[in-house]
Amino acid sequence: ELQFPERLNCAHELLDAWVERGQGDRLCVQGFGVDGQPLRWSYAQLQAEANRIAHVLVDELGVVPGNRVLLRGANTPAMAACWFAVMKVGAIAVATMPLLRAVELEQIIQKAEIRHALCDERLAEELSLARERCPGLTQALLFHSAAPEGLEARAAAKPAQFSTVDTAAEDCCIIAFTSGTTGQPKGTMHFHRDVMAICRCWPPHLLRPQADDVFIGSPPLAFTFGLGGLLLFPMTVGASTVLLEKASPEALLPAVARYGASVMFTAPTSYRVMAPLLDQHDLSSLRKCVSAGEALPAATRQLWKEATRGRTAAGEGGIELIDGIGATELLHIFISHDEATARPGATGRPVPGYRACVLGEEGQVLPPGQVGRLAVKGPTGCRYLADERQKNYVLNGWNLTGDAYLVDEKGFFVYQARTDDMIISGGYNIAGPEVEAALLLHPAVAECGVVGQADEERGQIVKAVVVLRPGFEAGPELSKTLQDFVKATIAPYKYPRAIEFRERLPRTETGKLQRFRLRQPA
Ligand code: 3SK
Repeated sequence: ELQFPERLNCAHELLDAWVERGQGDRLCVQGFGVDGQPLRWSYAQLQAEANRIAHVLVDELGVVPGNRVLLRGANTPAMAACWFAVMKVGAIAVATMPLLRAVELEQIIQKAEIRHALCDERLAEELSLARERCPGLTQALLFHSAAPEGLEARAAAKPAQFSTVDTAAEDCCIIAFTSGTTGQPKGTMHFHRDVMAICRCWPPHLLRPQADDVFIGSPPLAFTFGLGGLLLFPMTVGASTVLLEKASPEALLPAVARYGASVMFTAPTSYRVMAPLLDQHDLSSLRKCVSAGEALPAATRQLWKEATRGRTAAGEGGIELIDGIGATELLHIFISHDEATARPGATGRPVPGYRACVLGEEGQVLPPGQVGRLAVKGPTGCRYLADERQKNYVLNGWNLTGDAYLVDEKGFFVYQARTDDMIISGGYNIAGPEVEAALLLHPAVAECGVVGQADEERGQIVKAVVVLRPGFEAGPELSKTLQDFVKATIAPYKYPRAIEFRERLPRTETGKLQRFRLRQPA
C-alpha cells in the first residue's frame, strides 16, 4: 500500500525536488512560446517560470490556498508553468478543454465557484463571453501573450524564487470536469496525494519510463489522461516532454522525428490514421506507445505493430501498444498491461495498487466470462464536487465506472460497452443529451435523439435522428446546416457526423425516448 507523509505538495515532489537534488539542468519541457518561438526549458527554468507566475497569482490576483483557478489553454510550456504555479500557491487547478465554448465554460465556472482564471490569449473570446454571465469571476489574466498587461510581462517582473506552499497531502489540488451522460458537467476532486499515487502506480509497473525518454502525444493537459501522460509521468523520472498545440495524427508523426520522441500517448483513432503514413517519417527514436481514451480494437493493435515493424527503437517486431482504461473520476489508468502481457482484445489486469471486479445486477461478483458492471478500488477514487451522482458512482468503496466488462479465464478484463448513453468518439466523451439540446435550438428541429453509432475509424460516431418542423426539407443541405449549427453552439468535436431524418421518434407509452431503437436504421 502507498504511504504518503501528512504534508505533501505535488509541485514540490515533481518539480522542486529535481532542482534541490542538483538536477535542475535536465531538459523538462519543449514546445512553442509567444510568436511561435521554440522553447526548451530545463526543470530549473520551468520552476522559475512557475515561481514567477505564483507571485502574480498571490500578489496581483489575491489567490490564497484553496482558491479554484480556471486554466484555459492548449498544450504549451506556458500552460504547464501555469499548472505548477497553481499547485505551488496551494490553490486548485480547474483546467478546461480548449475547445469548450462559452456555455460549457459558464457551467464549470458556476459549479466550481471560480473567481480567478488564467487563459491563453488565443482562447480568450469564449471565456469573455462566459464571463458576461459569471460575475463571480473577477480576476482573469491572459497568457501566451506579448501584451504589457499579459501574464508573461507581469511575471517577468517577479522573483524567480517562490516558497511552495506546505499543503496537506489531502488538500484538494485538481477539480477535473467530465461532461457525464446528461451533459451536466461533474467536477471530480483530487488531492496532492492522488497526483503522487498515479505517478507511483501505473508508470513504474507498466510503462517503465527512463530518465532519457522524450514524451509526446495528443491528449490535452486539461484531460487527466494528458496531464498524467504528458506532464506528470515524465517528470516522475526526470524525463522530458513535448507539448504540441496541434497534435493531429498528421502533425504527431513529423514531431516524433523532430524531437526524437521515445514515448507516445494517443487514442486508437489516431494510431489508425497514422499507421498508413509511417513510411514518410523517421520513427527510429520511438520505443513505447500508449493507447487509451477509448477501447482498443485487436485490429488496431495488429495494424500498429505491423506498421512499426523494423522502423522504431522497439526492434524488428514492431511496437506492441500499451492499452489502458482510466477515468477522470479515478484520475488515471487503473487497468492495463505492458508489452509482454498484452492480450489482443483485452484491456489488461488491474494496475498494481488497484483492485477490480465485475458486478452483477444484485451487486454480486460475477464469475469469469459473465458481463457486468466494472467496479474498481484503489488509492484514487471518485469525489464529485457537490453532486448527488456521487452515490451512483461509489458503492461500498467500489467505483462503478459505467463500463460493461467481463473477466476472461486468465484474469484479463475485456471491455464490452458503456453502461450508459455516453458516446465515445475518437477519444472524446460526448453526452448525447447535450448534443440534443444544441440541435433543439435550431428552428428546423422539432424533436431529436442522439446516440452512438459504431464506426471503424472513430470507435463510435455521434448520430442524430431528427424530426423536422413543417416547412423544412430533409436532405444533405439541411444536414450540413445542422452540423455547422452544433459546431458553433457547443465544442465542435461533439457535432453529429451522421444525421437521419424521421417522421417521429420511437417512444415508450410513457413518452420516454427508446434510444436503443435509434441505433437501428429506420
Ligand atoms: O481511459 C480514459 O478515458 C482516461 C480517462 C482519464 C484518465 C486517463 C484515461 C486513460
